[in-house]
This record gives sequence, structure tokens and C-alpha cells, in this order.
Amino acid sequence: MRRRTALIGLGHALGASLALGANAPTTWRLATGYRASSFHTENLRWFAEAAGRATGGALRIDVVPDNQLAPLARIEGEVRAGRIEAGETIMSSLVAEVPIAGADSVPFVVSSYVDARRLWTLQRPLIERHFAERGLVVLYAVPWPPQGLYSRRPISDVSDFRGSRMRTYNATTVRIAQLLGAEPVDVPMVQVAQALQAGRIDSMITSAVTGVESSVWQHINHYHEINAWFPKNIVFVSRLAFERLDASQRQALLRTAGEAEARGWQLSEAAASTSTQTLRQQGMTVSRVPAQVDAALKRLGEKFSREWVRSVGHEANAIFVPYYLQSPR
Ligand code: PCA
Repeated sequence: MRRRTALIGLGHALGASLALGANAPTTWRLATGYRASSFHTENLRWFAEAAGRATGGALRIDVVPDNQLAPLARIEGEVRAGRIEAGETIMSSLVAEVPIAGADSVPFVVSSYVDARRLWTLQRPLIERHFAERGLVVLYAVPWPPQGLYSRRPISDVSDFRGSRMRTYNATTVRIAQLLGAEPVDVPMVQVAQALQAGRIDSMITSAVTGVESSVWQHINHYHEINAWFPKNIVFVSRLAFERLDASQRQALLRTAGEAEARGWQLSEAAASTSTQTLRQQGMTVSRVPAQVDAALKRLGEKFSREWVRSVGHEANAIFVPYYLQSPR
């Protein structure tokens, strides 16, 4: 009798643990280097919740912002190594290993969200292939608003940059600073306010939304809308983690990623205009650059593109030839 009770007890325990196994969600950590308050991170949280619902609670994604799991520049490597399941990074930061990832940071190629979408449609298949070779599955990509030029003083000539210190956030912005004759100073986005306060930088190229998030008006007065490029953040998961989902969960996840991408592009476009207004309301001078500066910047942009196309080779043509052929302009 005692033995029977014990067996029944064991049976219950086994049943309970099997049931627990069936119900316990797969949990992924998704690392980002941007703040919880960034529109990108808000969209990641939306994606995580929507993916949870779409998989009937089988997948739980915990978004970990602000470089807490790994610094932005290392997130892709950590996901590749399987130490973090999923992540977000700024795509052009991968340019040294995946040159085509730099396509969206070539200056003055894309000047509107419509262009940016066209470029992503052409770039995406190549990016997916390179990511697959690295053991990663692409979920979605969302652009930052157009990149403008912040400076302590108004820019009346490109020679104003000579010897000044320009904040950079990856290899492409470093090269642009060099072409302008400025000294590149690497500052992660979350430390921009500090760097300005400490007087470590005189200028930077980034979006209006990043200026707002860093309350730059406390230290810097001029914002020039040069619309230089629309860099994208890319969200991805390790293929091993992805393959642990069953086929219907994978489908649900990819469908949700498509929705998050559409939603993110809308958030970006909305943030582009509200944040430029905020810069104005905070007393910053928002203007274009003088015509001769504009022309000089475009020439630098062309030099950058030539270097980039040469370093990337045929994949650059695979994107830019159809991009320019389809151009409505
Ligand atoms: N903000 C990020 C990347 C591009 C942008 O608009 C940054 O400044 O680092």
C-alpha cells in the first residue's frame, strides 16, 4: 500500500513537471545599447509583447536596454557566440565584417523615408544572407531619423571643421570626420550629454531625436538639417535559438517582426518631425548649411561613396545600380 502511494506520488510529480515543461515559455534576452526611452526600444518592447501573444505565450522575450548585457559594439558578437539569444545594433557598425551593412550610412544617397525603404528592400536579401552565414536570423530593421549636423558655432565654411573634435559612433562616421579634417572622438549615444558637458566634442552628425534625448541645447546651439543618411538599427536572433522554436512559432515570430518593422518606421518618421520642433522650442537655431558648405559636403559624400563602393565590390552595385535606376528623381 505504501509502495502504491509512493508510485502515485511519483506519477503526480512527473505529470506536474511534464506539464510545467510544456507550459514554461522559452525565454530570450534581447540586448540593445540604446536607452529604455528610445523609440527603438519602445518598439522592441512592443515586438516582445506581440511575439509573446502571437506564440500563445510559448516565447518570452526580455528586452534589456542601455548596454546592460553587452556594450552596443559587442552585441552582435555576443549573439553570434550564443551568449545572448537576440540583439539590436546599428547596422553600419558591422561594416568591417559585413561591408554591405554600411550601405545605409553612405552620405547623401537616401534623402527621404521613401528612399530609405527602397534601399532596405534592395539591401535586405544580402544582409539576410550574410547574417545567415554568421549564424543569425534577421528579424527586422528600423531607421533612425535623418542625420543632421550639430555644432557649437554656425558653420560658414567646411574649413571650420579643421582641427575641431567631432563625435563619431562607428567606422563610417569616423571616416566622415577625417574627410572633414576633424578629429574623431568616439562617444556612445548614451554618453553624448556627458561628452558635451565636459567639452570633449565641438560637433556631431546624428538625428534630431538623439539631440532631444541628450538635451543637447544645454551645451550646443546649432542644428543643420543636412539629411546626410538614415542609418538603421537591425534586430536579430541566434539561429540556434530560432531553430528551437517549432514551425508555427517561427512563422508567428517572423510575422510579428514584419509588424514591428512597419510600426518602427512610422515611429521614426513621427519622431523626426516632433524632435526637430523640440530642438527649435528649446531655442536652438535649426537651419540649412550655406550653399557652398552644402556643395562641399556633397563632394565629400561622393568621395566617401567611391571609397565605399571600391571596398565592397560587386554587392554595392547589386544595391546601388537598381536603387538609382528606380529613382523617381
Ligand atoms: N542616433 C544614434 C545613431 C544614429 C542616431 O540618430 C547615435 O547618435 O549614436
